[in-house]
Amino acid sequence: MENTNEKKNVVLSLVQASGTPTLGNYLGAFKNWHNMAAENDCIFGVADLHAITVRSEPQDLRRRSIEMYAMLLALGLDPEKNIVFLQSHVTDHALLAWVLNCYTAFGEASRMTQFKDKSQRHADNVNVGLFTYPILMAADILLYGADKVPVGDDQKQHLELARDIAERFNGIYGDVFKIPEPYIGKKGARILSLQEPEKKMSKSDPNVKSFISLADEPNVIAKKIKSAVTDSEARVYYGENKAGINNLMNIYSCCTGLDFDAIEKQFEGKGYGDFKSAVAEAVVEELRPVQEEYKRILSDKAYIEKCAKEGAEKASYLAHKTMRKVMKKVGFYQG
Ligand code: ATP
Ligand code: LTN
Repeated sequence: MENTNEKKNVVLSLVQASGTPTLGNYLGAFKNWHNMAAENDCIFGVADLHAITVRSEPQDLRRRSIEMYAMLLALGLDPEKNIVFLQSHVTDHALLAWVLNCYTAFGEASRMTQFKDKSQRHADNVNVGLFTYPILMAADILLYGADKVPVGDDQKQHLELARDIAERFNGIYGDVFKIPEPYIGKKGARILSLQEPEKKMSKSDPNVKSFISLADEPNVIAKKIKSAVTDSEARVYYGENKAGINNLMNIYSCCTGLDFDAIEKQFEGKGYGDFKSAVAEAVVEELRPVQEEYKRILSDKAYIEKCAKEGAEKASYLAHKTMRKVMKKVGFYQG
């Protein structure tokens, strides 16, 4: 007989409220989130605490947080079955992050490549939050006993740090934290900038032509893909020194399900113009349902508020259970 009480895996991931999400976020993370939602206990959130490592106007952060939250609902993550929440609504994230700070070596935090990149890009505001960012991320994950964390390739190093911190803590205090596994999809794990295809596509890139935003209209998507950097060879195949075309092939493959061989055959004897038109069409079709749902949900502020409130309650309950255990282990007097 089927065991209906079988424990499901806990899947958790967050996305920063640092701008409108891109095609990179969608193919590298959101699509997997959507696919994992049916068979797992899923917890998805907007990382608004992480977002303030980069300065922004309060009203912009508020708007972006709500937009990102609406986007998560638009992906089809059922807020009744899954937990969809905003990180700042659950204060235990900040508390656990502080505790974990004290179990992280300065040297291991200094090795994070994203910190090195971001501190170069935001040289005028290299704050300590930017440095401890991965420790807050470890707290996000460990609070909920996540088994799997679906992320893009760029987050692999942060996941390894979260595992190291958890193992160290467990080594001292016994089995407190579940050791999380990264889940990095085979496809779409690293979508690159359309303008500088050696860099990842990023929503905080100042050059708007470098990314496709999930809010872009079809004509804008087509324009951005048409102006994507390629090479002078005019032959569609996956190969060396073809970073731009490789990236477009990867995008096309994610949207159509075709592998690289099939794509090469489809465009044999055709130029980059035809290929780019096909990529644009595939991206537009892929994003259309999410974009429509996003617009619908965003116009229903009462629904968003209700979901966010319920999400915060459910998340707080789980987080606090872990936090109480941690406080006891560390030796905080609890009366
Ligand atoms: P920023 O660009 O503002 O630094 P980000 O988009 O890199 O932010 P998040 O918004 O927190 O960072 O990322 C959410 C998820 O999207 C993460 O799992 C991340 O790995 C994934 N992701 C981000 N960019 C890409 C990309 N270019 N390709 C694949 N996955 C990506
Ligand atoms: N740092 C992540 C966003 C993030 C996250 C998390 C991802 C914050 N907390 C917990 C997975 C699990 C990023 O993608 N930039």
